[in-house]
Amino acid sequence: MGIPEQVKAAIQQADNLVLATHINPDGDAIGSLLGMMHIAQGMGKKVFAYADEPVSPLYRFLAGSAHVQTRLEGLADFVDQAEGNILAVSLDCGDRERLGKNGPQLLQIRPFLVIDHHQGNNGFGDIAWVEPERSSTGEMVYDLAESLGQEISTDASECLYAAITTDTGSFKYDSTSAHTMQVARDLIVRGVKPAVISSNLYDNYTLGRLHLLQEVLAGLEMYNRDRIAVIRVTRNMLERTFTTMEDTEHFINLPRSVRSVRVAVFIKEADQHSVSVSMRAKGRCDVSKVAAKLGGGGHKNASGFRCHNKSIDDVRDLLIPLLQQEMA
Ligand SMILES: [Mn+2]
Repeated sequence: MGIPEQVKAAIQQADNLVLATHINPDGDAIGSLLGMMHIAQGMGKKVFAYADEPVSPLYRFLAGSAHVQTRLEGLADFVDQAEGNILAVSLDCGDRERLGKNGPQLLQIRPFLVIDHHQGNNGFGDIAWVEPERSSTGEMVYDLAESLGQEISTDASECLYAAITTDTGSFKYDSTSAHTMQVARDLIVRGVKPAVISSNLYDNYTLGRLHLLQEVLAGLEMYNRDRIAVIRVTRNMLERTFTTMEDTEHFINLPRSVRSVRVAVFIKEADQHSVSVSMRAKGRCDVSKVAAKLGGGGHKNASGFRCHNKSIDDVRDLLIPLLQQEMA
């Protein structure tokens, strides 16, 4: 599938880019954001890279991670000096709400380009390039740079490789295509060492995270003849183990890896008033339909939603029957 001419033209024309990504940024969010930053800088453009919160320690090994801004103070100056020669690009963000608290200010920058692979992306912004069958936004950014004839540095390659490997579960998920592997190969040719990236991503945790995992797994619940697995994390568990919510990344893969499990559910006490839920499915079960019923979204095999003023148990009791229906 070709990249829309409008997208290429928008990138080529602007000398100043404001790049943004989704809240709770994961590997694809940070990797595609930083990859795009390096590529744009290589084209001689000025870049203001924004995320709603600081880059997780997990991704700080990626070149340029220290340049990601979490405040908008510098943005006004950046926009002023651009004198209209500007483009905003959101990467890996499925809808405008997920840009975070400063989304409305970011969306005031026009034109606003959306590059994303989330199913159900409603195509917000002025120009939207959305391909739900893609493995990752990182893969799309690679193709964009290629189509622009732009050199992809080793730094940029590492960021894009990290984006692709995290969003494909190390090239294991359904979305991993021949093209995904081709892109990964081309990134390796450009200097990426897969073992180094993997080791930075997966062999670099704190002891507190292991203690947290112990607590989370102790709370494992099974439903529907062991086809639904539910785990949970509370603020209290985080406090006891000196960890943060970022430490829970990848936990959901453990219940998902059980042979009988078709859907793994991870319920997180986000704050005093809200609970966020991630779901990972195997096979035919489409959890994005269940997420949509509860005001969320995502992909067929990976979706989520948020609930306000409900306890973890209430959310579980609400969710299990809906999952049973979807699996029937
Ligand atoms: Mn993604």
